Amino acid sequence: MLNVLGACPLDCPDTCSWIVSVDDGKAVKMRGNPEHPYTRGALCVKVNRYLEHAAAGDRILHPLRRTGPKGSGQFERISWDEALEEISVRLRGIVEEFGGEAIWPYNGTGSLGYLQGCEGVAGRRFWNVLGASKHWLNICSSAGNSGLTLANGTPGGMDPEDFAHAKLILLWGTNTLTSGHHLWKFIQDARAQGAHVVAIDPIRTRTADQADEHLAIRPGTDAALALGLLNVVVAEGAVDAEYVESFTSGWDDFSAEIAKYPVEVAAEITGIPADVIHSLGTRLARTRPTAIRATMGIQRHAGGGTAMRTIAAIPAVTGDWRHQGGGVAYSTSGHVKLTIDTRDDLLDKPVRTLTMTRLASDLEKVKCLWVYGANPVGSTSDSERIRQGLLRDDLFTVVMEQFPTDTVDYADIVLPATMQIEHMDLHAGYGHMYLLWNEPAVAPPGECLSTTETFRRLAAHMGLDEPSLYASDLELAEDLLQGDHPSLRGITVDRLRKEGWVRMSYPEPFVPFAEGFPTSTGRMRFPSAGKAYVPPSWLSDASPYPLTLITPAAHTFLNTTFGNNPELLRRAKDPAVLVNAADAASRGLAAGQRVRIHNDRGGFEAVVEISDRVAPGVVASPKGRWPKLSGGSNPNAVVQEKDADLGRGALYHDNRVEISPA
Ligand SMILES: Nc1nc2c(c(=O)[nH]1)N[C@H]1C(S)=C(S)[C@@H](COP(=O)(O)OP(=O)(O)OC[C@H]3O[C@@H](n4cnc5c(=O)[nH]c(N)nc54)[C@H](O)[C@@H]3O)O[C@H]1N2
Ligand SMILES: Nc1nc2c(c(=O)[nH]1)N[C@H]1C(S)=C(S)[C@@H](COP(=O)(O)OP(=O)(O)OC[C@H]3O[C@@H](n4cnc5c(=O)[nH]c(N)nc54)[C@H](O)[C@@H]3O)O[C@H]1N2
Ligand code: SF4
Ligand SMILES: [Mo]
Repeated sequence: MLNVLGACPLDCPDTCSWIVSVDDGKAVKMRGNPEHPYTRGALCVKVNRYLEHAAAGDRILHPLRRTGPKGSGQFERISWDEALEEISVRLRGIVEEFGGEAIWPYNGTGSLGYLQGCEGVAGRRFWNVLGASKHWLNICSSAGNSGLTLANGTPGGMDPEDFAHAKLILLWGTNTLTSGHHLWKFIQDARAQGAHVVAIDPIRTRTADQADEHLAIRPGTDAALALGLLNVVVAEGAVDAEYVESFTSGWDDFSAEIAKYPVEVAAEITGIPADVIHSLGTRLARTRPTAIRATMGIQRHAGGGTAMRTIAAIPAVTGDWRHQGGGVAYSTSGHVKLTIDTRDDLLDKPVRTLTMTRLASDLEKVKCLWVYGANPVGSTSDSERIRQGLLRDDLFTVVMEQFPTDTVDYADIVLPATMQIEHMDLHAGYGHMYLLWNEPAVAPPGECLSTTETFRRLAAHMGLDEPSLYASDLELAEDLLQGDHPSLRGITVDRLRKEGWVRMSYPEPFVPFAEGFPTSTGRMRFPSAGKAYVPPSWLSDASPYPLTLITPAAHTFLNTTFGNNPELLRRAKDPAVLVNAADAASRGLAAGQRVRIHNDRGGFEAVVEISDRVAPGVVASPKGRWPKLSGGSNPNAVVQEKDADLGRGALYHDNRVEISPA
C-alpha cells in the first residue's frame, strides 16, 4: 500500500491536506491528514465521498460530440484526435472571421488549483496566443475583496488559527459548520478559555445553533449594524485613539458617520432589537481581542462591498489589529504571493475582459464559449436566460468536464477531465496560511486529461510554436514559486512534494496590521461620509415580489459539485425552501407542500419547510442542486444579474420572489 499526499481542490476556505492510500494502482482510501495543523485529520461530509465520486458510473471518460439538438445531452463518442481536429478548425475559423475576442474562456471554481484550476495559468497562455477575451472570475468573493482592499489594501487579514486566542468571536455572514468547518476547532479552543461566540445571520443556521447568541439580521443591512456597534464603542470610550492616530485615515469623517447610527437607528434598519445591539456593542468595547469571521454571505448584496469595508473598520477603531486573536478574517488569499505569469506579452493587442456573472447578457458577444471547471447553467445568475443563449446555432460550445452537468447538455464538444487524485497541482488555502502539493495518486480513467495536458495537446494539434505553451506541470509549479517575496522563502517544489504542505514564511504569531497596512499611505482608510452603508436591492429597488430569497451554501454539496452523488442527494432530501409560519399562513402553504419560488426571471420548485429559522419576509433555499435532477431549474433561475456596489459581485442573497403552490 502506497500513501500519496494531496490537497482538496474545491472552492472551500479550508483547502484540506489529504492522504490517498493506493493499492495495486487503485485508490482505496482517502483521509484527512492528521499532521496538517488546519486539517487536523478530518475532511468533510462531501469529500469523504470523493473516491466514490471519482469512480462513479456517470464519469465522462471519452471525448464526445453532440448528435441531438443543443440542450438535449445527446452525444456520440469520438477520439481525442477527432475532437482536437474539430476544435482546431472551429477556433481558427472564429479567429479569422470574428477575431480572437469572439472566444470566451469561461473558467470557474471547480478546482482552485494553480495548475489545473482557476487560480493560475490554466490555459491562459494558449488563449493569449489566439487573442481570446479575458475572463473575470467575479462569481464568488469580488465585492468583499474590493471592500476590504479599499479599507486595508488587501483582502487578507487574520490567520484563522488565531481564533483560538480570541475572547469574543463574531461569526458574521458565515456558516462555519457548513462552509468551512475546520475553523470550529479553533473556536472551541477559544471557548475553552471563556470566549463568547455570536452568529450574525438572517438564518438560524446550524452554526448559529451552536453559538452563545444569534442576531437575526435583516439581509443586506450589516453595515448599519457595524455602525451601531461602533456607536456604542465610542460611547464607552473604547476607541483606541493611539492606533487610530497612527495607522488610519479619515477618522473625523467616519466618526461623524458613526454618530448618525445610535442603536435605535441601527435597530430600525437591521431589525435587531436596540438593547441587543447595545449589549453586543458594550461587549465589543470591553473585550480584547475580538475576532470577526466575516465571509461571503455578507457581500452577496447590492451594498455588500461597502458592508465588508465598514465591518473592516471595527478592529481599526478598537485596536484589535494589535493583538494576536484580533481583527477580521475574510480570506487569506491576499497573503498568497505566488507568481502567476499568464504571459500577456503573447497578446497581439489588448483584449476586453468578460465578466463571469454577466454570462446571460454577454454570451451574445461571442462565437465560442469554452467552459472549464464551471457549471454556469447550475451556478450563474439568471440561468434561464443563459440556457436561451446556449441554444444559439452559431455558438460553438466546448465543455471540459468530469460529469454530465446541465451545462454539458448544451456542449458541441465535451472533453473528459481528470479529478484531483489523477493530476498534479499546487494549492494555497483561502482560509489558512499554507501552500499544499497535490501529487497524482492514480492514472486517469478512460481517456481523461488534465487541464494543462489538454491545452498542450490542443496547441500541438494547432501547430502553435510558442514554447511556453508546452511547459510541463513541474515547470509551471517552479515558475509559481520563483518570486522573491519573503513569504516564499525556503519553499521549493521539492520540499512541497516531499512534505505535502508548507506554512508560508510569515512571522508567527502573524499579526498583520499591528504596525500599519499595505495601502499607499500605510494607513487603513475608513469609509467617507455617506459611504458607510449601502442598502440592499430588496430594500432600494421597487419590486412586486414580497419575499427576500437567500441561497446559501448547502451542507452536502460544494456549489454544484457532488450534486449528482446518490448518497449526498439522499442525505440532502428534496430541495427545500425555509418559510416562516406567518408567510406560510398568509399564502395557505402547508409543511411538505411542493411550491414554486418565482419572479419575472423564472422559478424553481422546492418543498416547504415551515420554520422559525427565518424571520417573516425572508425565505431561504440552498445553492448547488443540479437543475435537471430537481425539476428543471434551481435558485439561480430567479437570481438577478445585477452587480454589487463594489467589485461587480453577484447578488445571490438579494432577490425578491413570491411562493405559489406548484
Ligand atoms: N458545504 C458547502 N461548503 C461550501 C460551499 C458549498 O456550496 N457547500 N461553497 C463554498 C464556496 S464557493 C464559498 S464562496 C463559501 C461560501 O460560504 P459562506 O462564506 O458561508 O457564504 P454563504 O453560504 O453564501 O453565506 C453564509 C451565511 O451568510 C448568511 N447571509 C446571507 N445574507 C446575509 C446578510 O445580509 N448578512 C449576514 N450577516 N448574513 C447573511 C447566509 O444565511 C449564510 O448562512 O463556502 C464554501 N464552502
Ligand atoms: N444561487 C447561488 N448561486 C451561487 C452561489 C450562491 O451563493 N447562491 N455561490 C456562487 C459561488 S460562491 C461560486 S464559487 C460559484 C461556483 O460556480 P462554478 O464556478 O460554476 O462551480 P461549480 O458549480 O462547482 O461547477 C464546477 C464544475 O467544475 C468541474 N470540475 C471540477 N474540477 C475540475 C477540473 O479539474 N477540470 C475540469 N475541467 N472541471 C472540473 C466540476 O465537475 C463541476 O461541474 O457558484 C456561485 N453560485
Ligand atoms: S470541501 Fe473543504 S472541508 Fe471538505 S475536504 Fe475540501 S477543503 Fe476540506
Ligand atoms: Mo465561492
